[in-house]
Amino acid sequence: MNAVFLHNQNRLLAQLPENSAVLVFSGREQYRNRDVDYPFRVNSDFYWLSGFEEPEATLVLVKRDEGTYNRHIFVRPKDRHAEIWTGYRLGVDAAAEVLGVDGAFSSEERAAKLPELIKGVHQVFVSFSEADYWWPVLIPVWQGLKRHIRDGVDAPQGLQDLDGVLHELRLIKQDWEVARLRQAAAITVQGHLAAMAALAAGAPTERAVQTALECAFFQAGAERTAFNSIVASGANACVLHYTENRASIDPHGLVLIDAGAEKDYYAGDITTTLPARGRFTPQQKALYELVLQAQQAAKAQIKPGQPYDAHHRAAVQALTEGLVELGLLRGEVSNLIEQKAYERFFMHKTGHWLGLDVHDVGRYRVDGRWRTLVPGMVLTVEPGLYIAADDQQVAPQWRGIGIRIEDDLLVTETGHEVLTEGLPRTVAEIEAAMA
Ligand SMILES: [Mn+2]
Repeated sequence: MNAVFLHNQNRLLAQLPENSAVLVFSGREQYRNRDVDYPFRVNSDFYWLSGFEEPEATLVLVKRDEGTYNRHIFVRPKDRHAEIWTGYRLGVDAAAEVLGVDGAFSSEERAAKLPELIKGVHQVFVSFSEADYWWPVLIPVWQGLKRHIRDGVDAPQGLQDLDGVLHELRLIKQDWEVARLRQAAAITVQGHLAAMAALAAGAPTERAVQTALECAFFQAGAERTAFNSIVASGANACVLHYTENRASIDPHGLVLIDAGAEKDYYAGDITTTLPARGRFTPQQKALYELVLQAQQAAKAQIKPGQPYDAHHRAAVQALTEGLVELGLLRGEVSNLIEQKAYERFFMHKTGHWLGLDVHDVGRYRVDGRWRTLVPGMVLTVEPGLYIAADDQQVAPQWRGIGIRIEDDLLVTETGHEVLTEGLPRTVAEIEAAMA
């Protein structure tokens, strides 16, 4: 097995008390509609610990004491008929060697074998956010252990949440993870450049832009999109997670494109906002430049030692000052910030962790305080402004404009590195690139 996953298992086990077991599940195929499943992708925790990509797998790690770790996995058995229809399976016989575990069993034997593997363990660590999944799995296991109490078998006394300890490890990216995030970011840039070219060439619909974008992702080596692509023309951009992508391109509006490629399980996440036919109107330009300025102010706060929310506060400050200058908000900047008046136009946070999951794991606050940035964290910086099409409190020329600008940043020893370089970002750069 790839040494990085074994290393991850060891780092996790080192954090746990003696006599602990960890159960992690790859997930199962999800039914969509008659005979059709959704595309399958394994659970990110499971991937981080195993590198294995098949459904119906369960990784069982047991720490007896500091020196004694046992690793087992349940996998789908070989099945000639099923493999003809749905594809290759690693199978039980090959699994132990390929995945570097002590033993492998068929997933069909899970209920029977699990009690043996975790016998004598005091604590079982499972992801509480996946409780729907494992609760039915564990009930027969517990019942099996309890039945043997008179034989001297101890059932585990505690169920612990795996999320806290595992997700703190996932939060700080290792070099190989940064390399994959860099690739995902580079592919994502390629997609956004293709989307811009499609718009400049007169793409008639949101779907046409989406198609150009995702085609470039896959040509550049993406396995999947990291999330459902958003291509929002005109006022659709004011719907924050608009994914219908069914409208015609409004030639006088902006087009907001929020999309990311997934490469080797790691996510890219970029938002660009472009004038549909290459030229900004004065109102679009004023708001776009304000969001870009807010993004630059926010990026300047991304460095080791800063609290997580510093970049959000910087974005809020810049946006509120700009909205007052443009006459879209009235009052004292400090009062408007205190009253959160900006939330009428900027109703989300300025970013999120990025990794295996696009909204990656890891706490944002620790002990009631925003956590401090340290090297190896990766996050997005994405301020925006959204003026609803029916907002009667602003002059008509401002209505129906939605703008977001998003990049992916790695916290480094000295500050940050923008992973998503290479896109035209200023008004002049965009108009030149689309001309
Ligand atoms: Mn994002």
